[in-house]
Amino acid sequence: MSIVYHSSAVRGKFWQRWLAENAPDLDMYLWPETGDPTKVRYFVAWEIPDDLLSRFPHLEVIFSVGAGADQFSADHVPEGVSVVRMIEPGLTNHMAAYVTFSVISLHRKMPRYLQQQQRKLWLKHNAVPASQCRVGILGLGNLGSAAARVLTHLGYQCSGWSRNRKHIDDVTSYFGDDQLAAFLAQSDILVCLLPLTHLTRGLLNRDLFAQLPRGAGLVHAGRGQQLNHEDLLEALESGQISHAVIDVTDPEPLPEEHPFWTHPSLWLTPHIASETHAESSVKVLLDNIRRHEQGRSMIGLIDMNRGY
Ligand code: NDP
Ligand code: OXD
Repeated sequence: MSIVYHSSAVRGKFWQRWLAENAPDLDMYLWPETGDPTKVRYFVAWEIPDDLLSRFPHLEVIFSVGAGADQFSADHVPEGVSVVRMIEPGLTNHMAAYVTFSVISLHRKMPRYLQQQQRKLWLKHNAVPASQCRVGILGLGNLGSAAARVLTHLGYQCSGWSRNRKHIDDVTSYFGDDQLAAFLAQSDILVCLLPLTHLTRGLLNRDLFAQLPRGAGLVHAGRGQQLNHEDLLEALESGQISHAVIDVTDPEPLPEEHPFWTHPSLWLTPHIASETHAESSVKVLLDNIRRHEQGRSMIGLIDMNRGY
């Protein structure tokens, strides 16, 4: 039985050493090495080559090295092969921290204070308590719910929107398309942590921004293709959105002349909101392989029809 790993070399070497010690029955190869292709059961990658099955005829599972699996085109996933995404504490906590940092920055008017500093201006603005700041999280899954828990702990009024109703202490659950408008109307800071699917592509657009309270903040750490850039620029211009923190764009990176780079009301980070942590994720990978071997369901199994 073997695993082929096709992603960051540093993490790959760590995983290889760890697995050699903790699962000597599993051979892990770092791409382009594959060992005997007929022994390969598991492929771990961010992106997959389109001839996977002809290379590895006995492939059983494709593991995404990330939390998302939208980068795998369904056409390239061989019939009968499972796709599993990464759900691991290192990545989850890192995302909760990014969202918390961004929400606090917007709530506490940090963009404004940084601009004031450049002008040597010592000027205080009213600060509403966290309990009066309503944070709405689009996507209340693994990452969204982790962020919500930290924010409620800090006293923010949190709600989330998902397909199905959620039960999380102190977090108001809105669900389904019918409840989106009500959810948006009470989101002073909107956070997007949705997976990219045919239903969420382009969702962050003019219509959606218009339903937020005037002057709302936006934190986008889902996927670039969910955001309409022109519509965001227009909403920032009109003041409908006061400030945006954007971690994901389409394309990545943006071209040099793109207005997001220099916009005074936008912070841009280069898709670093979170990432898979080598130490914690290899344990999750091994646990999933053992589950698969024992015929138990794997954690993070993707429903390819649903798209996440
Ligand atoms: P999950 O699958 O755990 O959660 C997704 C959530 O979105 C679920 O609550 C789901 O609802 C909801 N959802 C999906 N489609 C819809 C829809 N059409 N309408 C309403 N709700 C919907 O994913 P994660 O929390 O683990 O990750 C979310 C995304 O974060 C990833 O897919 C990826 O795009 C992004 N990400 C970004 C990173 C970065 O560095 N910027 C790093 C890691 C991830 P329900 O629960 O009811 O099914
Ligand atoms: C992920 C990402 O999906 O880094 O893990 O975006």
